[in-house]
Amino acid sequence: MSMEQTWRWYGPNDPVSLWDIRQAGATGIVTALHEIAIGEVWDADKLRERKRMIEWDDSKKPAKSTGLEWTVIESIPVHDDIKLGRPGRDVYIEKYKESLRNVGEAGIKTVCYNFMPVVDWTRTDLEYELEDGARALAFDVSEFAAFEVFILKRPGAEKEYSEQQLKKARKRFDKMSDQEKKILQKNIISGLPGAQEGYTLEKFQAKLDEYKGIDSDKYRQNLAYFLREIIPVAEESGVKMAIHPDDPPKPLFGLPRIVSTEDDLKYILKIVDSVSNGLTLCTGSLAVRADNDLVGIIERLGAKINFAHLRSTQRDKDGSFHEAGHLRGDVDMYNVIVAILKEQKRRQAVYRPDFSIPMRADHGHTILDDLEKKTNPGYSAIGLLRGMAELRGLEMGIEKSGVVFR
Ligand code: DNO
Repeated sequence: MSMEQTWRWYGPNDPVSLWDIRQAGATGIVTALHEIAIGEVWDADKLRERKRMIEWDDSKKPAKSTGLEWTVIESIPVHDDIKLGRPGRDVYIEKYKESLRNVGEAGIKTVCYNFMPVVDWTRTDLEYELEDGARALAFDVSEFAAFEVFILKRPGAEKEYSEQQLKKARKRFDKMSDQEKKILQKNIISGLPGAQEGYTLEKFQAKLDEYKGIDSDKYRQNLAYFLREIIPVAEESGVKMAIHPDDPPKPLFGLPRIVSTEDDLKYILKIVDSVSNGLTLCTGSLAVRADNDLVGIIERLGAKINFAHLRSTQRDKDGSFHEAGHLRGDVDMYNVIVAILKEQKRRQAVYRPDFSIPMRADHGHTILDDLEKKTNPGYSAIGLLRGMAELRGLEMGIEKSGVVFR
């Protein structure tokens, strides 16, 4: 049994249309009501309306089924009061619960979310040029250091780098034009696709300051408080939560990051033992740490994988990385897919109805015609189509080879 092939759609303004996605061969849509402010309730009518838009083309008479289904929400963001454990959190937790009830009622089964403080996924370069002229997303440690030490001037930032790293960052910074500095700042703090907030430098520093005194222990407690409250409601509503790993999987800006390693994942799964308390297996995020054993994580925690982002990253020696082709880089995609298909088989053997794990090809390269178009970085159609086609072919080869049954 194959994985469910899904595609992230950014809504009506996405340059990639629903029919494009259908032609790419996906059947599941991953999207969010990006227009709803963080913390507010996802209204039942709005969910129904968006679901109709995805599943039926009403511009055709009579309305034509698109052959797509909205199966995953990515993401319902978690309000800062919850992350910070402020007194106001209970109000936002109640709103989150209401959203989950509405999601369940709309028949959407999976909700991906993250618990990264202040910044969601972070890259320094959205147009990193590969040898063949394709463009990829990249994270360069020296550029990141140049941003926080010399542009943001975060107090204490320099203490987190060695002298040699600082020297490299200084050199990099001195060579940057004003325009390059602006782009770097925009890439890091003005929000990549899907991240809901963009900041000015001052607002960003003020946000960081709100986290003073929150170490990883405290931050874990805040996540635990949230999960103990919402998971029973998710369960009753037939919704499975899927926490996304930190991207990159290490602390940024001196803030705690608690979803980076296998131990982190195990801790989270133990907070509430429920199929609704699950994971997004993001192979590219986890693989940025060489000590994350991806196949082992799938073998050990597979029963709780509710969603998969399949992509690969290529690490450099200094902690920098860029997004590699889906079958290249540091992720052993063959063995990852073998492990996922084995997990699906285990589920079928115990009659779990959710044996087919929704997966999407994540972060494609910008290639061909898309190089000239305005696209969402990492989400241009042709690169993702290439990624998905490669993954789908690999999956079929594995299934036909019988290796999953051995
Ligand atoms: C980036 C995405 C993330 C992800 C959120 C989940 O491409 O993987 O933005 O959607 O972290 O909440």
